[in-house]
Amino acid sequence: MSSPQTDPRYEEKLAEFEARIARGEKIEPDDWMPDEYRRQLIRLIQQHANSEVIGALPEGTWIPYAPTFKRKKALVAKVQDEVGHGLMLYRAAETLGKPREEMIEEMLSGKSKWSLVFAYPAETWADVAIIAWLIDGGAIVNQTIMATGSYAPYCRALKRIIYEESFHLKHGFDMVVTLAEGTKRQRDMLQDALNRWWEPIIMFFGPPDTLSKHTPVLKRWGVKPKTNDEQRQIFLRKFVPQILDLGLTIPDPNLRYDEENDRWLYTEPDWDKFFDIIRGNGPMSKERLAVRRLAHEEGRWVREALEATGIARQLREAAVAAPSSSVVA
Ligand code: BYC
Repeated sequence: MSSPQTDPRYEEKLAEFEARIARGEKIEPDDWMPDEYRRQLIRLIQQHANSEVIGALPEGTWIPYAPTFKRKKALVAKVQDEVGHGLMLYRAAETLGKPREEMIEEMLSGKSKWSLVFAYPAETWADVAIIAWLIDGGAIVNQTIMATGSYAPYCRALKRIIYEESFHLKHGFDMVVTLAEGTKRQRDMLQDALNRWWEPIIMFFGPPDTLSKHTPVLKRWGVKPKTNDEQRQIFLRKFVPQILDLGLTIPDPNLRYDEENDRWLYTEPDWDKFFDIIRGNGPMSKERLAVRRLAHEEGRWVREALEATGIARQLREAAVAAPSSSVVA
């Protein structure tokens, strides 16, 4: 633990830490780091891990209703990948000293956050397509930036996650193109899904820079190389032309490219609504948590069996013994 109050050499160590980050070096779990850096990373990685696990639910609900066997197989694999990402990320957060059980408990009790996009319902099959294309697309934009950040285990986990997300993006795009080229009913269903998901997607990158409280410290210490608004612009630049090419309409009358300032202009979402949703008041917030709690209870016997046979202890010891550089996560 190191803070100005507890460590007389704090300023000196901080200067060296910041010089390392300025040189583009990565920080490993055993390296010196300020308490606030550790706290911020745990908050962020924990929230990201929660998002992967809760994020499996909207698409997971559609597995029994996939229109073909091929789509069902791809969807099962994607959902399984997302839960795997959650595990990699909890592991990355554990390297900072917070036990996984505590993080899971905080998610289930509603104490820690998860991405607000998953507090929205997936009403039709077209929602599944839009999530896999545009939410995963947004996640790739975000994660490609964060993977160049300063904390090595998080960056290593993100690299593996991005690799899998790239497949999800292709799977989503394939579904979207099928619907866009299908019957009028399919095209209408796709447009309706885009209409409902557009605002959550814009919100996905977080509040505007003027309202973002963590960006300054995360930027200073190289955790978040680009701000929320910068990430949103990269997303718009990449995806708006593709959406329009498919013949879809983006439900924002103010959306236009401002050539002079080289940026997309858009209607600001309702940020009061955003802050209300992330406090647990989204349309599906309570149901998502209830489903997670049920799954956690139903898996209790597996955890208890692993403890009783000693396998859980062996796994914990192996994780502790692994050299920090091999911690993918
Ligand atoms: N949703 O100061 P700010 C996936 C909160 S899953 C909810 O700008 P920061 C997938 C923020 O926590 C991948 N809350 O925060 C899975 C803070 O509240 P606290 C999800 C949000 O950290 C399954 C407050 O607002 N991706 O791809 O500088 C199927 C002020 O915000 C959100 C990640 O988790 C939000 N969207 O920046 C398909 C990415 N945004 O903590 C797909 C990792 C902000 O003070 N996270 N808040 O109570 C990040 O990159 C950053 O945390 C953010 C926010 C850019 C999201």
